[in-house]
Amino acid sequence: QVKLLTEGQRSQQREWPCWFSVLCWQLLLLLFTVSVSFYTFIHVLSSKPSSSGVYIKSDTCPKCEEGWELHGGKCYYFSTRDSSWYQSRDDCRRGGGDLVKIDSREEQSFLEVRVRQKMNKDDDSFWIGLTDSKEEGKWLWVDDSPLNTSLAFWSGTQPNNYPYVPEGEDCVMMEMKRGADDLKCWNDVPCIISLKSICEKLVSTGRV
Ligand SMILES: *[C@@H]1O[C@H](CO)[C@@H](O)[C@H](O)[C@H]1NC(C)=O
Ligand SMILES: [Ca+2]
Ligand SMILES: [Ca+2]
Repeated sequence: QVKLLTEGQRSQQREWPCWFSVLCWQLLLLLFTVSVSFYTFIHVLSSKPSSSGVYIKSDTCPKCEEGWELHGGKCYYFSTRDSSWYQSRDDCRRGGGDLVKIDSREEQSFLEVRVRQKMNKDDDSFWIGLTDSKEEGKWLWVDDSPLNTSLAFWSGTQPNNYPYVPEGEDCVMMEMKRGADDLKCWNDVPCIISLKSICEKLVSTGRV
């Protein structure tokens, strides 16, 4: 009887460490998996910038400041504050850019769609960086480059230099909430009227 009891106690003693060790192994395995995952994660993170040029390139992806929209390597700001052409230009420059210069049909297309989305009323309009204030009929962009006539998007009979004011109409805006025919939505108007505006600047590239 004594011997049987001892064997029973022994088997109980054997069961306990066995059950314990299974739990123990599971915990160890879990700990191991977690450490390996964590190490891999840290290793991938720390090796990213130095491992190859591909990563460096992705770190210097083009980006725009908050409020500016990235398109075709440029940043655009659609100001909904109404002001004169000159005041609008000053505001763009203060933000590190200038009123927009349109260099391609693709850019005109992008802007035409965006301003129409941003127009609340039919007569909402946006200044662009084109003017003939230096010499009547000689259209210059804000960087002093002449307007390429095959990249002009005058609406209807514009520019007409209509004499609302003695100096005529020397500054250009984009209009037509209803949609322009073949992207032609430019109109020359007096520079002193208050309109919304489109600023443009180069993207800033830098590490994230
Ligand atoms: C004007 O624009 C057209 C169309 O993009 C282009 O083919 C032409 O070279 C440009 N002319 C000048 C003087 O930049
Ligand atoms: Ca004019
Ligand atoms: Ca006009």
